[in-house]
Amino acid sequence: MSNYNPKPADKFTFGLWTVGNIGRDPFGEATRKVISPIQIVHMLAEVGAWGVNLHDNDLVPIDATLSERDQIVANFKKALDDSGIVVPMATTNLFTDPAFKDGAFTSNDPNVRAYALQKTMNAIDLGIELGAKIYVFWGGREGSESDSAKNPLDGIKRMRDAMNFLCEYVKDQDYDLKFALEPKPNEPRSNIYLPTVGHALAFIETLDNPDMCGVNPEVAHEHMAGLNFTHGVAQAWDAGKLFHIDLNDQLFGRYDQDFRFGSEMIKQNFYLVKFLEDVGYGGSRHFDAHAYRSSNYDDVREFAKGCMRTYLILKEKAAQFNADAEIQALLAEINDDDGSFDYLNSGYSQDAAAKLRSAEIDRVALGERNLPYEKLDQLTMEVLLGVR
Ligand code: GLT
Ligand code: MN
Ligand code: MN
Repeated sequence: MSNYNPKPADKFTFGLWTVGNIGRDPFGEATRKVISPIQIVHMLAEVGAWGVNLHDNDLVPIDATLSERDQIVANFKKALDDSGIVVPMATTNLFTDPAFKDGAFTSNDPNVRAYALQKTMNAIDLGIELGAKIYVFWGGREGSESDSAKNPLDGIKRMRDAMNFLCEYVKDQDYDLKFALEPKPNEPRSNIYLPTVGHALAFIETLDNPDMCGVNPEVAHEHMAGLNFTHGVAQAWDAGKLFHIDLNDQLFGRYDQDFRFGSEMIKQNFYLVKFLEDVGYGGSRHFDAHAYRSSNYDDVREFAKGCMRTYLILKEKAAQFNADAEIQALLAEINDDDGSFDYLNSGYSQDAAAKLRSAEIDRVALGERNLPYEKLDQLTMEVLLGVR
C-alpha cells in the first residue's frame, strides 16, 4: 500500500481560484479572507501539488497599469521559482466583469466581442510568459436566458469566429499552445452554448484549425446534465481531444457544486481514474474544486490534500482491479471469442458479407447466455469498499 503522498509525476494542479476561493455564494458573503496568489503558490507547494493554473485576473487586476502588471508577474514568477510550482494551464476571465453580462465572444455587441478577443490575446501572452502549454476556454457567460434575445446560430458562429481568430494569433506568434474548450450546460447563464463534451467535440471539427483544439471536461458539469462523465471522457480520448481535465465532484442535477474530488460519487470517480490510468493520459490532473464555505484555510489545506489523496487511492484500487484474478477471469469469460468472426475485423468486403450471410448464428442460445455482471459489479464494489 502506498503512502498516497503526491509527487510531481502525478501532475496534480489547482487553480488560483480554487484554493483561493473565499466562500462567497449567491446568498452569502465571503467566509474566508482573500489570500494572495503568492501565498496560494506556497500553500500548494506545502501540500504537494505540482502546478497552479490561473485566469488573467486571478493574478493581474483587470484595471492594473502595464507597469503594475509587470511587477505583479515578476513577483509571481519568483514565488514559482522559490516553490518549484509550474503553470501548465492558463485561461481568461470572460465572465466576472459587467461588460460580459451578455457573453464575451458571443455577445450581441461587437464592441464586447472585440474587447473579449483583445483581453484573451493579452491573457494568452501572460500564459505563455508563465510557461502554460494549454489554454482553457470556459464560456460561462456564452449563452442566453431568452432565445428571443440571441439567435443560437449566431452564438455558435461568433464562437467559431473567435476560436479561429485566436488560433491564428497563436500560430502567428509561434506559441506552443493548445486550446481546450470546457463545456457546461448552464450556470451562470440559463443556457450555455456547447453544453456538453459531445457538443464541444462536434463544434471543434468545424474550426479552421481543429488540430489545435480539444476539450477540458469537468466532472461537475457533465453531472449537472445527468451524464456519465467517463463516457464523455472516453469519447474525447478516442477523438484525440482530451487536452486537459477538471476533477471535482457533485451529485446529479444540482448547481455547480465543485466539491472535493471523490467526495460524493466514489464509483463514478473510480471508473474515471481507472480510465485515465489505463489509457495512459499524460496531461494535468487539475482539481477545479473548492472547500466548503464552512472551512478556514487549515481546512482548505485538508481539502487540497484530500483531492490528491483520493485520486491516488482510486489509482491503487484500479491497479488492484486489474490484478484481481477472479475479476480478470470473469472479464475473460465475458469477452470470450473463439475467433469464428475474425473475418469481420477488417471491415466490409463482398467476401465477408457473403460469408456472414450464410453463417449460422444461434440467436436463442445468445439470448440464454448468462452475463455475470452482477458478480463482477459486486467484486468491483468490494475492491472499492476495501474488503478484498
Ligand atoms: C469557474 C468555472 C470553472 C472553469 C474555470 C475556468 S472558472 O470557476 O466554474 O469550471 O473551469 O475559467
Ligand atoms: Mn464547476
Ligand atoms: Mn472547470
